[in-house]
Amino acid sequence: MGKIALITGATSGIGKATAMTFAKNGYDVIITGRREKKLEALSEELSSKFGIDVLSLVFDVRDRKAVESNISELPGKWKKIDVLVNNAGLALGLTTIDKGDTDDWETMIDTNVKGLLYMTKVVSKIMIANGKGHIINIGSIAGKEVYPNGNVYCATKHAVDALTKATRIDLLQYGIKVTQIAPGAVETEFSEVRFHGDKEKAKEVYKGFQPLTGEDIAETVFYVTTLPEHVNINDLLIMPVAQANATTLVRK
Ligand code: NDP
Ligand code: 8X3
Repeated sequence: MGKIALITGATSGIGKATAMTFAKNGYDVIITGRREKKLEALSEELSSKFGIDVLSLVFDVRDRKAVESNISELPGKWKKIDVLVNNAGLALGLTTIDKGDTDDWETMIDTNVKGLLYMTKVVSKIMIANGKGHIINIGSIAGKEVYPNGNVYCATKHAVDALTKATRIDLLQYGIKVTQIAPGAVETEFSEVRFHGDKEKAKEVYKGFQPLTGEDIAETVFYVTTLPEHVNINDLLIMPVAQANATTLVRK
């Protein structure tokens, strides 16, 4: 097929599953993240299992210069990016504003908002030159509602919601599709990262109900790329059956 998908944050969770799904469906993939060994292992797995080409790029999405140089210097065919999945992101902490850690706030804002912007700017230029493309932003239920102690993380995901709409308007004239996939609870490394490595606390988040998996989201991300050329999913909110909204969840 020869199509190319670029997935940020492919070393774990939703991003890793998304890279798997695109590779399984014949896409060549560009995978990114900060953890080089994990990227290398995934790269080997994808190319040996699915016989596709993989390009691994190790950089921090918060580093504007690194984003620009890695993407604008893409070799040969890799510039023909069909799909960008802006997935890299994180939550850090779960406390009231007065007790919030300002370093954590800055990391979330720099990663979830500014990192996504840096990626979007450089890749959209390439897509405009190619005359086509599809940008898929991983938002969240936290970008639709605010929940107790979620403050800054929720604000960053509300920003993703707004930027998805804005990007769609700006790129409409070039025929570039822009989609947001906004999941509820997905069991990944997300909560472990949020609780600064506390695995026990992270496990509690998913106790007593069946959360979504990275694969559930990956299938949905892939699905939106399979629609006819004239059809776009603007926004898709996807939840575990046990979760109605950001604050209503039934545990057994
Ligand atoms: P994981 O922690 O499992 O994965 C996060 C990924 O983001 C990792 O690959 C990590 O790679 C990458 N990442 C984080 N910071 C950076 C950075 N500065 N530069 C480059 N890559 C970075 O969590 P999820 O898979 O759950 O999260 C993926 C996305 O889904 C996030 O945007 C999150 O907000 C969103 N989301 C998650 C939900 C959930 O319940 N899990 C629900 C709704 C949305 P590395 O550490 O190697 O850099
Ligand atoms: C991740 C889901 O509800 O923890 O975006 O914010 S939630």
